[in-house]
Amino acid sequence: MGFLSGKRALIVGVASKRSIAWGVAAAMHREGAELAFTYQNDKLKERVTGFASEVGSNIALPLDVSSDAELKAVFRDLETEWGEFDNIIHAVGYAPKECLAGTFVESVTREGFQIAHDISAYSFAAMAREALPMLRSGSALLTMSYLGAERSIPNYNVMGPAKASLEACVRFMAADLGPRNIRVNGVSAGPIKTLAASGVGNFRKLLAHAKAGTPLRRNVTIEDVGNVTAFLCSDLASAITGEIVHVDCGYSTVGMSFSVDEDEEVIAQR
Ligand code: 0WE
Repeated sequence: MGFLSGKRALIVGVASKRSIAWGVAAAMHREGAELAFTYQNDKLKERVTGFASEVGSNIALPLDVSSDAELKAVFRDLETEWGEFDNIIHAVGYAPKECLAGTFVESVTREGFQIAHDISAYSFAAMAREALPMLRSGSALLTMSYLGAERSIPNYNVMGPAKASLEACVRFMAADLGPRNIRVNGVSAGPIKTLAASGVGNFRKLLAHAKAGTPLRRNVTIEDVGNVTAFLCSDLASAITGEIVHVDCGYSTVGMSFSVDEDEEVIAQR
């Protein structure tokens, strides 16, 4: 019996099999959770419905998180399907493409700033608000963050402040929902080559840099993120809330790293 048996989870953010949300879905399915999915638009409906059926789910609902009406409708529909449930996985982030090029100061606009915060941070808080009447004691809400919330990262730009806001939302939501025994946490993942990331210039360079500078000398996979997220959703993590867990192969813990291939060959031989 898996450590999520008896749990019901809504997964928001599947766009492809490389999505972090799909890594989470696979891990949670393996551990016995019952799953429901959302798709962002009609173009993704069939694809997400197919993915859902692969993990034994026949629930795929439309959700564009920029729409108040759809945010309400998805939980109304879920109420009909499930009545009560336990987990929301929020794996959604977006800033207009122009805001992820050049410098922060040069690329920031009122509209880009607003969109980044709306889609990437507000939507998590809004989901908690809409879902609250259906969340059981022992529930856990999870979102995905990135180091850009804490440190400046070239070109990540306005997504940095948006992720900082998201991480603050985690702490405030944890304080509010804790008395109902509902936990709220974030996973700060190292860079992963997802569909969204493939549209980002220099992403290959960023992955190579992260790999070399990381204690484990490798990049993070969606399986790595899925496993930690599944754990945080489970009763194994019953005393963890308001926390941001780094799943980054140790990258954020290092002040400096000399990665020299020859040295590592010597170490490997010892
Ligand atoms: O949070 C992210 C990426 C989120 C993202 C990606 C896109 C691409 C397409 C948000 N908005 C958009 N808008 C688009 O039009 N990551 C953690 C991955 C990521 O994205 C970067 C990174 C990393 C890491 C962008 C620049 C620099 C580093």
